[in-house]
Amino acid sequence: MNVSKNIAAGIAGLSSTLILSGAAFAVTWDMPTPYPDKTFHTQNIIEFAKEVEKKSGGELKIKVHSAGSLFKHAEIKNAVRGGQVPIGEFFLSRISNENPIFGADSQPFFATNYDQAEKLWQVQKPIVVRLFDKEGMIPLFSVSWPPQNLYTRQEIKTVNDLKGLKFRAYNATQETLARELGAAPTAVEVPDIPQAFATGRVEAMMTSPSTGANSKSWDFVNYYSDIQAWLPKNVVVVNKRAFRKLDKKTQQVVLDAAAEAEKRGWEMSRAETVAKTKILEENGMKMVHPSAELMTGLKKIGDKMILDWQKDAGPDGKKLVEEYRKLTAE
Ligand code: PCA
Repeated sequence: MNVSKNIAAGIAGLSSTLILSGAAFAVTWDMPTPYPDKTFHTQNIIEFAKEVEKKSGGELKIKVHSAGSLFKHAEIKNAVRGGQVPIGEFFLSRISNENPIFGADSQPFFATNYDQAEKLWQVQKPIVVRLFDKEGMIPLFSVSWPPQNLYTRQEIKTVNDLKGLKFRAYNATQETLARELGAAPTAVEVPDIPQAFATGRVEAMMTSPSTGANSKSWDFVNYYSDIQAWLPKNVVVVNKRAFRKLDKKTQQVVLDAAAEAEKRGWEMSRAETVAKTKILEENGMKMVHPSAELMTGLKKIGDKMILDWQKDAGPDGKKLVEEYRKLTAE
């Protein structure tokens, strides 16, 4: 047998393997998210995925599985942590039971407008990065929801009017708030809101104009009190091992697209506040500017909750509050 022919055949075989493995480098990431497609967070993530695919020249595709269709909201964080999926989105303060720092943005009447929420994220982010790093994850970007307002059947004039109501709760902080108000908290995910009201599982909720409008809240409540209690965030995290498997160039594409998505998401959120408040009004919700009495009652509970939160959050919490106060005093 001719040796050189053999070598040539070997090389030909080798190069076809290379071509094949080159093609195999094109990766698809499944990405579970908790909220429906029309939610602005989901829209922003779809845009992020498109950008990653385009800028990576098709090397990395991100397939978005919205509305808890691949993993339920409660499972998304651990699915990313355990590497079942490389990337996912969830409501950051949903995991405040793991560390109170994750719940900083959901403390009643702590950061109550976009400027404050942005400053809070600035001081919260380094700690969140460190906490996720310990669990083998990197937070890629985080976007705020619009301010959280109150949806009820009857007009709420004082905190006493909330006593005894079945209150939807989306995290531990809302559960505490509901209990402090003498209401009964029940956990309900966004896609289940209309059903929960229809069947009487809940009678009141606090959420953004986005979620209120998207779930057609005028079908089951009448009053919208503009209390602007806090601005909670969603976060998109990536599994560190999955991220490191990407070549350096693709890693950079992901990071750049994430920075863009964070910027775009906050802008979308601000625009959403105006647009969705209008939709609520157009559909007959009675828009109520809260009474001073209601606000005083709510803030009194908020003050107590923030003190408790600071105690729970230890040195990180103390540092966060100090830095936040410094930033907001400027
Ligand atoms: N909508 C989501 C989270 C915060 C918000 O405005 C919800 O109601 O669950």
